[in-house]
Amino acid sequence: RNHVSGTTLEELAMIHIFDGAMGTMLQAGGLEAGGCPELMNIDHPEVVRHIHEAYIEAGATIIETNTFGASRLKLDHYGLEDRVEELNTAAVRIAKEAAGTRAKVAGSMGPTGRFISPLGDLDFEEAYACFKEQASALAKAGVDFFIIETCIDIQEMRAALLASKEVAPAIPVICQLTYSDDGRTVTGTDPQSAAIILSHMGADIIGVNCSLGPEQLVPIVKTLAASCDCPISVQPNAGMPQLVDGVTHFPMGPEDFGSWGPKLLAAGATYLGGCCGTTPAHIRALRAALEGQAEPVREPLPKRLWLASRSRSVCVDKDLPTVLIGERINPTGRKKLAAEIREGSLLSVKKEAVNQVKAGARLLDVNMGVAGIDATKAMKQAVTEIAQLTDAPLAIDTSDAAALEAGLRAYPGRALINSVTAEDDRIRDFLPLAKKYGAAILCLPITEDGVPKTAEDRLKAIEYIVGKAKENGLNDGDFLLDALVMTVSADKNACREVLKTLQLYRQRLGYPSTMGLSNISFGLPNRPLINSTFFAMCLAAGLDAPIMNPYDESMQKALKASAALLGDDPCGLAFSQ
Ligand code: HCS
Repeated sequence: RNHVSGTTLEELAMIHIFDGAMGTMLQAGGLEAGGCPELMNIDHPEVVRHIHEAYIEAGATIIETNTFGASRLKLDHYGLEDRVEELNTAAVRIAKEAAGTRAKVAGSMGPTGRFISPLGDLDFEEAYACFKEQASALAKAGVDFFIIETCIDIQEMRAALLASKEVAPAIPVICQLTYSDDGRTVTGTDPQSAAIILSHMGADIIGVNCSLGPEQLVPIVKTLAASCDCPISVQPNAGMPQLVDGVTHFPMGPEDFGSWGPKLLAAGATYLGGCCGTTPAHIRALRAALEGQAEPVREPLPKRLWLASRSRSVCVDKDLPTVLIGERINPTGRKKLAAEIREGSLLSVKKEAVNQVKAGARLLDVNMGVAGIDATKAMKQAVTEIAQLTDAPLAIDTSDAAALEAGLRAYPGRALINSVTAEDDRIRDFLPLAKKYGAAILCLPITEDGVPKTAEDRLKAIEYIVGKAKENGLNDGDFLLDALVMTVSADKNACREVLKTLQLYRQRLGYPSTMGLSNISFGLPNRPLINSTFFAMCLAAGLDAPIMNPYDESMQKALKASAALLGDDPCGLAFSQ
């Protein structure tokens, strides 16, 4: 196809033209310095309407409501916090009247202006409630999209996205973060991690706006398009802002701005418009430059297992180096750690987080399972604190659904859930949480009857979990399969069955695999030798992500030697060190 969209939105892949700036246009239209832009919806609706009409006449097919700051926390600055519904409703009415059937209306939600804890003092739940209130008003007034924009913090974006999906699951959500010129948001998120986190949480369109000009946004758009299958949106400023005589000035003229349209399109964006400093003339030039352009061809991405922290993404895949999952944040069998956690101290937990990453762990398992404590509170605290300290993505390891949800909510990334078994309560309670929070799942082949002994029966249990997960909306790229290690001194076939299970997983399902290794050697002498030999066998059979003690030297050596033997380090560079 080869067109700019009219008003039909059936095909998300078509080219759509957003409007340009609202804030700077209102300033030009008489908004007093320090005045509340959203109050114009009541005091001067004709000014707002005029701006919308000018954008539609310039060729916008989606216009944004004048509600960027119409949330309780923002309106609070003007003493208008009790007028959320009124200001949002008025804004949608004005936009819809201006649009008629010529354009769709996107309900704009901007940041609260405060940082969510632990970066700031705003509680996640307060931010969530704030967005929920605004999204409800926008949905009730009849917006076609939500657009959450100019966010500099992934956690705030997550709160707003969750709130939007809660309020009106059928309204598509556009999620646009703002990046600095180092290519990260102010709170450190890179576009790849953002795309992974938000696409799995159900964002419909993912993009970038504000802060930079079109030239600087081209690489960000490219990365977003290479990191998720969602349509990509972009709304650059009219160039990099400059301070002239104490006034912010956007230097890029309409023609220059428009000329970047085809480049942003080629980079992968199909929703294009403008942010601060752009005017109807910029949008007219953008539309003219895009007229007749073919949409970019985007092949669906291979469905690989990606996890992400706030600032780093990690892929577990058979064609990539082994990913070590650190097992040390787990009080099982560790009296001192358990006592500390019981007393509410996270000192050792935090040390383990930092030290395991130093020792080579690329994902961290977090288990706070101490009897008699408030598991929900403990998991929330641990996840929050660890996410502050390291950039390794986390596996939330619990059998308690409330603790799991607390951990997933608090985590500013894409977590792994450890674990989902084939047992009814796990299937019922955990899979909807995985879907809602965009988490991946570690599938553990345990059924209501216990642990299947043979590889074939383990495969059956896994197939059952994966089938149920897919019914809940999960997909390829969401699964890590545990081969389940039993003790060889209790069952002489334990090792052989694990090796067979790994092979079956790879041949029949193709999803990456994991396992906790050290179980194998209970009761045997010279456990380190048994463990490292077993590890090497498992790597040869296709193990992708061992859950292990990263401080264990013999295991690290076995990993390096295996990498050399299996062709991942053919010159033995890592091994010889
Ligand atoms: N849509 C808003 C974004 C501000 S960063 C505006 O004012 O144009």
